[in-house]
This record gives sequence, C-alpha cells and structure tokens, in this order.
Amino acid sequence: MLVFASSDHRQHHALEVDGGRLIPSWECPERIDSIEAALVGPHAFRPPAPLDHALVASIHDAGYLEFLASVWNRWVAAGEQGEAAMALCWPTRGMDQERVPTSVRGQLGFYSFAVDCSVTPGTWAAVCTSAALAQSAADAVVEGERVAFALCRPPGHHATSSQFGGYCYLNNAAVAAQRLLDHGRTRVAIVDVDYHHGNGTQDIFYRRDDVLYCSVHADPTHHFPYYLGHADERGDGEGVGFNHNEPMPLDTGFADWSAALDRCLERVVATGCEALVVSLGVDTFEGDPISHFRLAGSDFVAMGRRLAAAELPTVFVMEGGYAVGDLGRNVANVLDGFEAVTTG
Ligand code: 7XA
Ligand code: ZN
Repeated sequence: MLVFASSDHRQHHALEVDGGRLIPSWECPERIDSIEAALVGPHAFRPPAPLDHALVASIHDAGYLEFLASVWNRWVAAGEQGEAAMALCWPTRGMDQERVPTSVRGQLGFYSFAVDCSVTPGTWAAVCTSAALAQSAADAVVEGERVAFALCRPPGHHATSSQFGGYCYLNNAAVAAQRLLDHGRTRVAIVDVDYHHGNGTQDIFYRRDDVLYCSVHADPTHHFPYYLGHADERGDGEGVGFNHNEPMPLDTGFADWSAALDRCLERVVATGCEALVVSLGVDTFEGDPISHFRLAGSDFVAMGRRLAAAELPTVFVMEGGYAVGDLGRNVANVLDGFEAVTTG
C-alpha cells in the first residue's frame, strides 16, 4: 500500500492539561515512530506534494488559517513566557461568539474549544504537512490507486472550520474528501472508526449531501468531545440523512462495535458513495491509555477486511491511538486486513 509520510510532524510536540496537570501531550511524535516501524518493508513510503492552500481554504475559515499561521510569533511578541500557547478563556453561553478579539489570548479562546491542545513553534509547519499527506493520499486514489494511507500527525477529525481542539488543527479527513470531490467524485463517504466522535468533520459537512459522515465512537454523554456525536444528529438542510452516528457504551467489544460499523457501511453503499475516506483511529484498542473500548489487536485485521468489503477507492487518514507500544501493529493489522481482501 502507498503510505504518505513525513518527518515534519516532529516540529510539533505540544502540552495539554489533563487531570488538573500540565503534561506532554499523549499525542506525541513517538506515535509515528511506532507506526512507521510496523509498516516499513511491506508498504511503499512516499513524501507529500506541496499543500494546496486553496483546498485548505475551502474547508477552513480564512481568519482561522491566518490565526494558526501567526499565533506563535504573536504569542512571543506579546511577551508570553510559556513554551506553548494555550487558551484560558472561551466565548461561551451569554457571551459574544461572533466578534473576533484582537489580543492573542482572546483569539486563542475564540479559535479553540479544548485545553488539550496547544500551539508550539513548529505546530503550523507540522499541521500543514499533515494536511498535505491527506491531500497526496487522495490524489493517489484519484490517479487510480485502490487505496492509500496518509500517516497524518497531528490528527484532524476534531478540527472544525474555525476551531482547534482534541489534538487537531486542520481537518485532514475533510481535506481528503474535498480533494476527491474536486476531482470528479460526486459523493464521498467518511467513515470514522476512532474512539472519539469526529465533531469537526461532522460540523464541516453537516449541511451537505455530497459527503456522508458515519462514526462509531464512545457515547459523548460520558466522553470527549462531550457536546456532539449523538444518534439523533442526522444532518441539516440538504444534509439531512447524510450524518450517521453510532455512540457506544464504555467497554464495547468487537462484536457490538463491528455490528455498528456494518450499519455505517450499509449506509455508505445505500447512498451511492463513490469513494471512502477512513478516519483511522486505533484508540479503540483495549490497551489504549486514554480510552475505554475493548478491541483486541487481531480485531483490527477484521476491521480492515470489513472496510475493504465496501469495494470503494479508499483513503486512510491517521487519527488517534496512544498505546505507543502496540500502535504500529494495530495500524498495520488494519492495512493488512484491507489488502488481504483487495489482493485476494
Ligand atoms: O480522536 N481524538 C483523540 O484521540 C483525542 C481526544 C482528546 C481527549 C482529551 C484528553 N485530555
Ligand atoms: Zn481518538
């Protein structure tokens, strides 16, 4: 399988507030080391093409992009001492959620939604390359590959058109889906198998009928991102019927999880999607340190087989997964399962 990868992600190593403490983010560079080590050999690594900024601008708000590109330098220029720029205050109920503040601290809150995410000197370079990997994997599929894998870091599915959060800054899956649409696909499915609901992806496409978003994830009543991802969120306007959520309880194992995935894939086939983007998080693993599902390592092979059975040109986009020691094997299992079907 073609694997699009880059070392640029190393420029981003953020801090997060977790359990009342400031810690190095769980979303760390060693995650990619683990995955690359497991994929090297049977898979063909490729660098990304330069990022098409017009493509990114068709997904994300212009003010947000300008903010992301400049926030670190503005943080330093404002005399801030910390090693990561983080929000401390957000425009919530009862406040003005439209007026953009001019201060860097005000804008950090305006353009984010969670304190698990911070900006460091190399964040912008890393997130641009991450999006470029998704773009390049989509281009490979446009050019005739049956499948390609974008080894994205930072991940993307929580990023909305104008907010970062949940370790995500630019929405890589949305970039891949839009790229496929821009090159002739009339309808694309995004199937999100990460433990967490992809609130950003859902929000970006919620009013559109050219992208079907389906997700199997931890019930947001008890887990991040808390405020989106319920079963009754089915789309709005032209998008009604093109959003499908499968919230699952804590401790969900593969039998129930895969039945939910099958319902998503039935929806993909029924709506006539011409290509598939998989938001591939493997934090559903039973050993994941921040998640609570019970998928075993071998279940990821079966996951890959099921995804391949949709018989669609497919772009895998890396999302979450934090059990660094097992991460690479779990990702490789998904790709191996997929290729076992597609190569007979
Ligand atoms: O898919 N999203 C993730 O894996 C990131 C979830 C962030 C949870 C917040 C941890 N403090
Ligand atoms: Zn996740």
